[in-house]
Amino acid sequence: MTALDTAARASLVRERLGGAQRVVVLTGAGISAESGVPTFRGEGGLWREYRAVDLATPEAFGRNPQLVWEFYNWRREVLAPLAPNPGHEALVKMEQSVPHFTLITQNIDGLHEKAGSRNIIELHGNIWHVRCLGCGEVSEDRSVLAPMPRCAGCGQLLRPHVVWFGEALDPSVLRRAYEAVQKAGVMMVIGTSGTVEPAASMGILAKRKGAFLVEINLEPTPYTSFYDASIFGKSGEILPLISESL
Ligand code: BJW
Ligand code: ZN
Repeated sequence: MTALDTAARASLVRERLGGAQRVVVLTGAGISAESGVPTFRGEGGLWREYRAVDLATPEAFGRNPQLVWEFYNWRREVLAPLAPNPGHEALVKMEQSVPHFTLITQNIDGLHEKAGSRNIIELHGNIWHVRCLGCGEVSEDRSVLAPMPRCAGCGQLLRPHVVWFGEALDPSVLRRAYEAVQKAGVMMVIGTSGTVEPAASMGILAKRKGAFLVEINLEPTPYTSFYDASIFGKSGEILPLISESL
Protein backbone atom coordinates (compact mmCIF):
# COMPACT_ATOMS: atom_id res chain seq x y z
CA MET A 1 0.00 0.00 0.00
CA THR A 2 1.34 3.47 -0.88
CA ALA A 3 1.37 6.31 1.64
CA LEU A 4 -1.29 7.98 -0.50
CA ASP A 5 -3.59 4.94 -0.26
CA THR A 6 -3.09 4.85 3.50
CA ALA A 7 -3.86 8.55 3.88
CA ALA A 8 -6.97 8.30 1.64
CA ARG A 9 -8.32 5.28 3.50
CA ALA A 10 -7.56 6.85 6.89
CA SER A 11 -9.50 9.92 5.84
CA LEU A 12 -12.48 7.80 4.68
CA VAL A 13 -12.52 6.02 8.05
CA ARG A 14 -12.28 9.34 9.90
CA GLU A 15 -15.32 10.62 7.97
CA ARG A 16 -17.32 7.50 8.87
CA LEU A 17 -16.31 7.82 12.52
CA GLY A 18 -17.33 11.48 12.52
CA GLY A 19 -20.87 10.52 11.48
CA ALA A 20 -21.27 7.51 13.79
CA GLN A 21 -23.21 7.35 17.03
CA ARG A 22 -21.84 3.96 18.10
CA VAL A 23 -18.31 2.80 17.43
CA VAL A 24 -16.86 -0.57 18.40
CA VAL A 25 -13.18 -1.44 18.21
CA LEU A 26 -11.95 -5.04 18.53
CA THR A 27 -8.24 -5.40 19.20
CA GLY A 28 -5.83 -8.31 19.19
CA ALA A 29 -2.17 -8.89 19.97
CA GLY A 30 -1.01 -6.73 17.03
CA ILE A 31 -1.99 -3.48 18.73
CA SER A 32 0.43 -4.25 21.58
CA ALA A 33 3.26 -5.46 19.32
CA GLU A 34 4.79 -1.98 19.07
CA SER A 35 4.89 -1.87 22.89
CA GLY A 36 7.10 -4.98 22.82
CA VAL A 37 4.41 -7.59 23.62
CA PRO A 38 4.95 -10.81 21.62
CA THR A 39 2.02 -11.81 19.38
CA PHE A 40 0.80 -15.44 19.24
CA ARG A 41 1.06 -16.42 15.58
CA GLY A 42 3.47 -15.46 12.83
CA GLU A 43 7.13 -14.60 13.16
CA GLY A 44 8.28 -14.33 16.79
CA GLY A 45 4.82 -15.43 17.98
CA LEU A 46 4.44 -17.28 21.29
CA TRP A 47 2.68 -20.26 19.66
CA ARG A 48 5.67 -20.63 17.30
CA GLU A 49 7.95 -21.33 20.25
CA TYR A 50 5.54 -22.96 22.73
CA ARG A 51 2.66 -25.36 22.15
CA ALA A 52 -0.65 -23.82 23.20
CA VAL A 53 -1.95 -27.26 24.26
CA ASP A 54 0.91 -27.55 26.78
CA LEU A 55 0.38 -24.13 28.32
CA ALA A 56 -2.99 -22.55 27.55
CA THR A 57 -5.65 -25.20 28.11
CA PRO A 58 -7.41 -26.37 31.29
CA GLU A 59 -5.98 -29.86 30.64
CA ALA A 60 -2.42 -28.47 30.64
CA PHE A 61 -3.05 -26.74 33.97
CA GLY A 62 -4.58 -29.95 35.39
CA ARG A 63 -1.52 -31.97 34.29
CA ASN A 64 1.21 -29.55 35.32
CA PRO A 65 0.07 -26.35 37.07
CA GLN A 66 3.64 -25.42 37.99
CA LEU A 67 4.74 -25.38 34.33
CA VAL A 68 1.75 -23.27 33.34
CA TRP A 69 2.44 -20.84 36.22
CA GLU A 70 6.10 -20.60 35.11
CA PHE A 71 4.89 -19.56 31.67
CA TYR A 72 2.48 -16.94 33.03
CA ASN A 73 4.96 -15.62 35.61
CA TRP A 74 7.52 -15.19 32.83
CA ARG A 75 4.97 -13.31 30.73
CA ARG A 76 4.05 -11.11 33.73
CA GLU A 77 7.74 -10.22 34.06
CA VAL A 78 7.95 -9.37 30.35
CA LEU A 79 4.77 -7.25 30.46
CA ALA A 80 5.29 -5.38 33.74
CA PRO A 81 7.63 -2.64 32.42
CA LEU A 82 5.89 -2.19 29.05
CA ALA A 83 3.98 0.98 28.19
CA PRO A 84 1.08 1.72 25.83
CA ASN A 85 2.06 2.87 22.31
CA PRO A 86 0.54 5.56 20.02
CA GLY A 87 -2.07 3.01 18.80
CA HIS A 88 -3.47 2.55 22.32
CA GLU A 89 -3.33 6.31 22.86
CA ALA A 90 -5.20 7.06 19.62
CA LEU A 91 -8.04 4.82 20.83
CA VAL A 92 -8.29 6.87 24.04
CA LYS A 93 -8.73 9.99 21.90
CA MET A 94 -11.32 8.17 19.75
CA GLU A 95 -13.33 7.20 22.85
CA GLN A 96 -13.42 10.86 23.88
CA SER A 97 -14.54 11.97 20.40
CA VAL A 98 -17.53 9.71 19.64
CA PRO A 99 -20.86 9.53 21.51
CA HIS A 100 -20.79 5.78 22.35
CA PHE A 101 -17.54 3.88 22.19
CA THR A 102 -16.83 0.28 23.18
CA LEU A 103 -13.38 -1.26 23.12
CA ILE A 104 -13.45 -5.06 22.98
CA THR A 105 -10.04 -6.60 23.41
CA GLN A 106 -8.74 -10.14 23.21
CA ASN A 107 -5.56 -8.98 24.92
CA ILE A 108 -4.83 -9.83 28.53
CA ASP A 109 -1.96 -7.34 28.93
CA GLY A 110 -3.97 -4.48 30.48
CA LEU A 111 -2.34 -1.89 28.19
CA HIS A 112 -5.63 -0.31 27.04
CA GLU A 113 -6.50 0.45 30.66
CA LYS A 114 -2.97 1.72 31.30
CA ALA A 115 -3.36 4.07 28.29
CA GLY A 116 -6.58 5.51 29.73
CA SER A 117 -9.36 3.78 27.75
CA ARG A 118 -12.51 3.49 29.87
CA ASN A 119 -15.24 1.32 28.32
CA ILE A 120 -13.19 -1.85 27.87
CA ILE A 121 -14.47 -5.43 27.52
CA GLU A 122 -11.70 -7.97 28.10
CA LEU A 123 -12.88 -11.09 26.26
CA HIS A 124 -10.00 -13.35 27.34
CA GLY A 125 -9.46 -12.03 30.87
CA ASN A 126 -6.48 -10.22 32.33
CA ILE A 127 -3.04 -11.55 33.22
CA TRP A 128 -2.93 -9.31 36.32
CA HIS A 129 -5.98 -11.07 37.79
CA VAL A 130 -5.94 -14.45 39.54
CA ARG A 131 -8.84 -16.80 40.26
CA CYS A 132 -9.13 -19.35 43.07
CA LEU A 133 -9.94 -22.91 42.02
CA GLY A 134 -11.59 -23.46 45.42
CA CYS A 135 -13.80 -20.46 46.19
CA GLY A 136 -13.79 -18.83 42.73
CA GLU A 137 -12.69 -15.43 44.10
CA VAL A 138 -11.11 -13.20 41.42
CA SER A 139 -8.59 -10.62 42.57
CA GLU A 140 -6.00 -8.31 41.10
CA ASP A 141 -2.41 -9.22 41.97
CA ARG A 142 0.55 -7.48 40.33
CA SER A 143 3.16 -8.87 42.72
CA VAL A 144 5.76 -11.50 41.85
CA LEU A 145 3.80 -14.69 42.43
CA ALA A 146 4.97 -17.91 44.06
CA PRO A 147 5.61 -20.83 41.67
CA MET A 148 2.27 -22.32 42.85
CA PRO A 149 0.32 -19.38 44.33
CA ARG A 150 -2.52 -20.10 46.79
CA CYS A 151 -5.70 -18.27 47.83
CA ALA A 152 -5.32 -16.16 50.99
CA GLY A 153 -8.94 -16.99 51.87
CA CYS A 154 -9.31 -20.76 51.41
CA GLY A 155 -5.77 -21.99 50.67
CA GLN A 156 -6.62 -23.60 47.32
CA LEU A 157 -4.51 -23.18 44.18
CA LEU A 158 -4.90 -19.96 42.18
CA ARG A 159 -4.91 -19.84 38.37
CA PRO A 160 -4.45 -16.97 35.93
CA HIS A 161 -7.85 -15.32 35.26
CA VAL A 162 -7.57 -15.77 31.50
CA VAL A 163 -9.57 -17.80 28.98
CA TRP A 164 -7.80 -20.86 27.66
CA PHE A 165 -8.65 -22.88 24.52
CA GLY A 166 -11.75 -24.99 25.02
CA GLU A 167 -12.99 -22.81 27.89
CA ALA A 168 -16.16 -20.78 27.59
CA LEU A 169 -15.88 -17.01 27.74
CA ASP A 170 -17.61 -15.37 30.71
CA PRO A 171 -21.29 -15.20 29.56
CA SER A 172 -21.85 -11.67 30.92
CA VAL A 173 -18.69 -10.41 29.19
CA LEU A 174 -19.72 -12.07 25.93
CA ARG A 175 -23.27 -10.65 26.19
CA ARG A 176 -21.94 -7.09 26.62
CA ALA A 177 -19.65 -7.57 23.62
CA TYR A 178 -22.42 -8.88 21.35
CA GLU A 179 -24.77 -6.07 22.41
CA ALA A 180 -22.21 -3.48 21.38
CA VAL A 181 -21.27 -5.29 18.15
CA GLN A 182 -24.90 -5.58 17.02
CA LYS A 183 -25.53 -1.87 17.50
CA ALA A 184 -22.27 -0.60 15.96
CA GLY A 185 -22.41 2.01 13.20
CA VAL A 186 -18.68 1.59 12.62
CA MET A 187 -16.59 -1.36 13.77
CA MET A 188 -12.81 -1.45 13.54
CA VAL A 189 -10.88 -4.72 13.87
CA ILE A 190 -7.24 -4.08 14.71
CA GLY A 191 -4.19 -6.34 14.96
CA THR A 192 -5.85 -9.73 15.15
CA SER A 193 -5.26 -12.73 12.90
CA GLY A 194 -8.99 -13.58 13.03
CA THR A 195 -8.33 -17.21 13.87
CA VAL A 196 -9.80 -17.53 17.36
CA GLU A 197 -13.55 -17.75 17.92
CA PRO A 198 -15.84 -16.23 19.02
CA ALA A 199 -13.91 -12.94 18.51
CA ALA A 200 -13.03 -13.75 14.90
CA SER A 201 -16.66 -13.61 13.70
CA MET A 202 -17.67 -10.44 15.52
CA GLY A 203 -16.78 -8.10 12.66
CA ILE A 204 -18.90 -10.08 10.20
CA LEU A 205 -21.82 -9.97 12.62
CA ALA A 206 -21.48 -6.17 12.92
CA LYS A 207 -21.43 -5.84 9.14
CA ARG A 208 -24.54 -8.02 8.77
CA LYS A 209 -26.27 -5.66 11.18
CA GLY A 210 -25.29 -2.68 9.03
CA ALA A 211 -21.94 -1.48 10.41
CA PHE A 212 -19.19 0.00 8.25
CA LEU A 213 -16.38 -2.50 8.85
CA VAL A 214 -12.71 -1.49 8.97
CA GLU A 215 -9.57 -3.58 9.38
CA ILE A 216 -6.09 -2.45 10.37
CA ASN A 217 -3.40 -5.10 10.16
CA LEU A 218 0.12 -5.61 8.87
CA GLU A 219 -1.22 -8.07 6.31
CA PRO A 220 -4.49 -9.48 4.90
CA THR A 221 -6.45 -11.86 7.15
CA PRO A 222 -9.04 -14.59 6.37
CA TYR A 223 -11.80 -11.95 6.57
CA THR A 224 -10.17 -9.19 4.51
CA SER A 225 -12.57 -9.56 1.57
CA PHE A 226 -15.54 -8.77 3.87
CA TYR A 227 -14.19 -5.42 5.04
CA ASP A 228 -15.43 -2.08 3.70
CA ALA A 229 -11.94 -0.65 4.24
CA SER A 230 -8.66 -2.42 4.99
CA ILE A 231 -5.57 -0.45 5.91
CA PHE A 232 -2.33 -2.41 5.95
CA GLY A 233 0.46 -1.16 8.19
CA LYS A 234 1.32 -0.68 11.86
CA SER A 235 -1.61 0.24 14.07
CA GLY A 236 0.68 2.55 16.06
CA GLU A 237 1.18 4.61 12.89
CA ILE A 238 -2.27 4.35 11.28
CA LEU A 239 -4.52 4.96 14.31
CA PRO A 240 -2.99 8.35 15.14
CA LEU A 241 -3.63 9.40 11.49
CA ILE A 242 -7.29 8.52 11.97
CA SER A 243 -7.88 10.02 15.39
CA GLU A 244 -5.75 13.19 15.18
CA SER A 245 -8.49 15.43 13.79
CA LEU A 246 -11.58 13.65 15.07
C1 BJW B 1 -0.19 -6.03 13.65
C2 BJW B 1 0.97 -5.47 14.16
C3 BJW B 1 1.00 -4.08 14.18
C4 BJW B 1 1.26 -7.54 14.26
N1 BJW B 1 -0.05 -3.40 13.74
N2 BJW B 1 -1.20 -5.34 13.21
C5 BJW B 1 -15.85 -22.12 16.20
C6 BJW B 1 -15.19 -22.71 15.16
C7 BJW B 1 -13.97 -23.38 15.36
C8 BJW B 1 -13.41 -23.46 16.64
C9 BJW B 1 -14.07 -22.86 17.67
C10 BJW B 1 -15.28 -22.21 17.46
N3 BJW B 1 -15.70 -21.68 18.64
C11 BJW B 1 -14.77 -22.00 19.58
C12 BJW B 1 -13.78 -22.73 19.02
C13 BJW B 1 -12.57 -23.27 19.71
C14 BJW B 1 -11.52 -22.22 19.97
C15 BJW B 1 -11.02 -21.64 18.67
O1 BJW B 1 -11.34 -20.56 18.25
N4 BJW B 1 -10.15 -22.37 18.00
C16 BJW B 1 -9.57 -21.90 16.73
C17 BJW B 1 -8.06 -21.76 16.90
C18 BJW B 1 -9.99 -22.78 15.62
N5 BJW B 1 -12.06 -21.18 20.84
C19 BJW B 1 -12.11 -21.33 22.13
O2 BJW B 1 -11.75 -22.35 22.67
C20 BJW B 1 -12.69 -20.16 22.93
N6 BJW B 1 -13.71 -20.66 23.76
C21 BJW B 1 -15.00 -20.79 23.35
O3 BJW B 1 -15.40 -20.35 22.31
O4 BJW B 1 -15.79 -21.49 24.23
C22 BJW B 1 -16.98 -22.09 23.77
C23 BJW B 1 -16.59 -23.27 22.91
C24 BJW B 1 -15.53 -24.09 23.28
C25 BJW B 1 -15.17 -25.16 22.45
C26 BJW B 1 -15.86 -25.39 21.26
C27 BJW B 1 -16.95 -24.55 20.92
C28 BJW B 1 -17.31 -23.48 21.76
C29 BJW B 1 -11.60 -19.60 23.86
C30 BJW B 1 -10.49 -18.98 23.13
C31 BJW B 1 -9.42 -18.51 24.12
C32 BJW B 1 -8.19 -17.98 23.44
N7 BJW B 1 -7.15 -17.86 24.39
C33 BJW B 1 -5.90 -17.21 24.00
C34 BJW B 1 -4.93 -17.25 25.20
C35 BJW B 1 -5.37 -16.24 26.26
C36 BJW B 1 -4.50 -16.26 27.46
C37 BJW B 1 -3.05 -15.98 27.15
O5 BJW B 1 -2.69 -14.99 26.50
O6 BJW B 1 -2.24 -16.76 27.59
O7 BJW B 1 -6.15 -15.86 23.59
S1 BJW B 1 -5.14 -17.94 22.55
C38 BJW B 1 -4.55 -16.42 21.88
O8 BJW B 1 -5.22 -16.16 20.62
C39 BJW B 1 -5.03 -15.33 22.85
C40 BJW B 1 -5.48 -14.25 21.89
O9 BJW B 1 -6.35 -13.35 22.53
C41 BJW B 1 -6.09 -15.02 20.77
C42 BJW B 1 -6.19 -14.28 19.47
O10 BJW B 1 -4.91 -13.96 18.98
P1 BJW B 1 -4.70 -12.60 18.20
O11 BJW B 1 -4.91 -11.46 19.10
O12 BJW B 1 -5.47 -12.60 16.94
O13 BJW B 1 -3.11 -12.65 17.93
P2 BJW B 1 -2.31 -13.30 16.68
O14 BJW B 1 -0.90 -13.43 17.10
O15 BJW B 1 -2.99 -14.51 16.17
O16 BJW B 1 -2.43 -12.19 15.53
C43 BJW B 1 -1.76 -10.94 15.62
C44 BJW B 1 -2.15 -10.14 14.40
O17 BJW B 1 -1.63 -8.83 14.55
C45 BJW B 1 -1.59 -10.69 13.07
O18 BJW B 1 -2.64 -10.71 12.11
C46 BJW B 1 -0.51 -9.67 12.67
O19 BJW B 1 -0.42 -9.50 11.27
C47 BJW B 1 -1.02 -8.43 13.32
N8 BJW B 1 0.00 -7.47 13.71
N9 BJW B 1 1.85 -6.53 14.52
C48 BJW B 1 -1.13 -4.09 13.24
N10 BJW B 1 2.11 -3.44 14.64
ZN1 ZN C 1 -10.16 -19.37 47.55
